[in-house]
Amino acid sequence: MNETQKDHRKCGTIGILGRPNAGKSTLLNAFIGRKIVGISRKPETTSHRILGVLTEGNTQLLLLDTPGLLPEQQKSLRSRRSQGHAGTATMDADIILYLIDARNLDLTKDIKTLQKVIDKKKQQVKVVIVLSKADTLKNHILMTRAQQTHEWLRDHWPDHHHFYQPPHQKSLPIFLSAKQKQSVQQLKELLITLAPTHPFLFSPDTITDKSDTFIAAELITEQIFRHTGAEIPYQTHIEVSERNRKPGIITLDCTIGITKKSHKGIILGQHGDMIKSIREKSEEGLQNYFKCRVKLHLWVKLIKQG
Ligand SMILES: Nc1nc2c(ncn2[C@@H]2O[C@H](COP(=O)(O)OP(=O)(O)OP(=O)(O)O)[C@@H](O)[C@H]2O)c(=O)[nH]1
Ligand SMILES: [Mg+2]
Repeated sequence: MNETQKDHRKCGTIGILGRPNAGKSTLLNAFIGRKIVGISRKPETTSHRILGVLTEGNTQLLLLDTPGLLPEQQKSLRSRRSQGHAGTATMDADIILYLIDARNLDLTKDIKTLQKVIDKKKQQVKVVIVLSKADTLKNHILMTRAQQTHEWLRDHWPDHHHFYQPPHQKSLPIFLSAKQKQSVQQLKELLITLAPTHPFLFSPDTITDKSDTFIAAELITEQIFRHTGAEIPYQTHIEVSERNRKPGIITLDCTIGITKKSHKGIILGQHGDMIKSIREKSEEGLQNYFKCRVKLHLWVKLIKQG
């Protein structure tokens, strides 16, 4: 790339926001093309701020996944902490990608959260509204919901010139399925158009700002949540370290820190079945991330509640 091409580089920070369970992390993984963030049916799965980096041609998109935004009265201590992460993501962002779960549209809740997001920004932010999980609805229902969302935007923000949508979308907000990768490309193209001129902040081969062990912990946590349902709390501490890395194979050690004795039996399962399945499923995800074989060693350890 020569100097003139470098001058035309674009780099934009995109805050992916929305209520818990809206599909934010699934969308980030779809953008990156690799799972770097854990997802689950449980609301409030994401508790950190995770940056995904996507470089295409002369544009770099810095995609910030955030914990789901909650109305004030629903905030627990844990979520209060994580809501702070969502707040900073809003402040840093050039573009807000606001996700609304098309399956259960409850726009009055979204008005409040979105208004707060817009108010937080000192200068005017570009907002892209996305209806997520489009694959779960029949086309005519989806169209009605998109129309409702459009009318709602028009009624609440009559001068909604800071709202953007793909040019061929007419007046309707974009709807997509991150799970089935429908319209994700279209959204990516819109974000590339909206990104400001700016030098790259990461090297083009970077996919996240987090370390490999952080991502590993994230993917193992996802499997623990998936396997144990509501029984194991979010406060589970996962610590991952790399034992060694040889050509084609990485060995990782992971300690699952629990704060209640009774949780040990749940995680181990009968005859160790549960932990075996957690390990195998985690290894699958890790192999996909590291693009090589991964051997995972898991330990469950009782730790004092901090
Ligand atoms: N059918 C379908 N399900 C989806 C889609 N996107 C996400 N989901 C599901 O919705 C649930 C929540 O997805 P997440 O990506 O974890 O949602 P989130 O907004 O990151 O949730 P929090 O981090 O808890 O705020 C999971 O069970 C996903 O599999 C989609 O496009 N289609
Ligand atoms: Mg999430």
